[in-house]
Amino acid sequence: MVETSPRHDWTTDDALALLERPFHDLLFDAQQVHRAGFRPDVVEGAILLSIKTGACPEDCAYCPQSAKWNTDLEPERLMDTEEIVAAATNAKASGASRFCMGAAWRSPNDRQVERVADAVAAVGDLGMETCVTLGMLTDAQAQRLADAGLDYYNHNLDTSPDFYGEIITTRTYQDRLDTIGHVREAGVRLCCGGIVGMGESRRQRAGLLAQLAQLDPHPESVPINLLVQVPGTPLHGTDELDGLELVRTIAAARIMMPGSVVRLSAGRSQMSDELQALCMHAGAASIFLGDKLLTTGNPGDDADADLLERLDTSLAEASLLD
Ligand code: SAM
Ligand code: DTB
Ligand code: SF4
Repeated sequence: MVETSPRHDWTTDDALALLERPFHDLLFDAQQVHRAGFRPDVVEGAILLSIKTGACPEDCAYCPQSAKWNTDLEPERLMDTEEIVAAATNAKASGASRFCMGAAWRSPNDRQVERVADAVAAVGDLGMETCVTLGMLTDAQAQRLADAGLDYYNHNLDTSPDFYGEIITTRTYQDRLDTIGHVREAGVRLCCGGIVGMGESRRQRAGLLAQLAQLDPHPESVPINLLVQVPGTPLHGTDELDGLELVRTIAAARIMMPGSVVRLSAGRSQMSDELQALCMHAGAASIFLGDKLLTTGNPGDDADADLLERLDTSLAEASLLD
């Protein structure tokens, strides 16, 4: 039987050894870990809303919202709480259990955090789980969001430490770990993952997984994004990742962080139904619903309802089995 109790001493070599296992053995173990903790026929649905769009001062090479790249994106100011609540109400009606709000900031100021805290409390009052991603936070800002009832904070490590400098130069890996620490200290659950398909090596994907699995406790939610290549960003034109490498990455994340919900996040519009099915078979138990992520496309409710029905899978909040 495979090991299902959490470990925090994973090395890059350990993660690489998993990624290099014979494909069917890797998937078999991932399935066993998944079924030990979660129902295999349930995925969680979340809906994203970009509450502040574009004009970001950071230079993330993948991101359409950086002011440094010419991407045809119309910047938008921070939305009002009423508009956010209206969008969350629609999201709830379409079956989403979590509402995720993203803002294109390097780090918000206290007045901005105050406004987001107001929106978080209002969305929480609808009975939805809340998640926000606002960039770097101080400990006091994390605490303010916790006081507003925030359920999750999303802050990704994005890639391995040794590839990171090729993707972002305006903030360090340590900056990210510091924000993650502040979120943890405030008692907010952590949503933390990364992006594959940016031209990294398999060993670098292993490096990302090892960093995530060294976090203690593990992030409750681990989004694995496949790069959405947006014209105008430096990563547009990067060689496409073999879909089976994505499946391996999800399976390894599933095995390394047995109590976490692994999420098949960005990039589903570029995937076949069969590839998405394999990702779910490998242990991905959460998806974004709707036809838009933050600024790019997503399959949409009709396509997802059809896929989930063909997979005998239903949408519900993920809950660990007793
Ligand atoms: N500005 C904040 C920050 O970076 O922390 C929050 C929003 S940012 C858009 C959230 C995450 O979206 C990034 O960390 C990255 O992992 C993901 N992301 C952004 N653009 C992406 C793309 N083109 N493809 C895949 N994932 C992307
Ligand atoms: C995450 O890991 N993926 C989501 C969420 N966290 C905020 C964002 C994906 C963004 C994809 C590009 C876009 O639509 O702008
Ligand atoms: Fe800004 Fe976040 Fe995009 Fe980086 S990922 S450019 S910080 S919005």
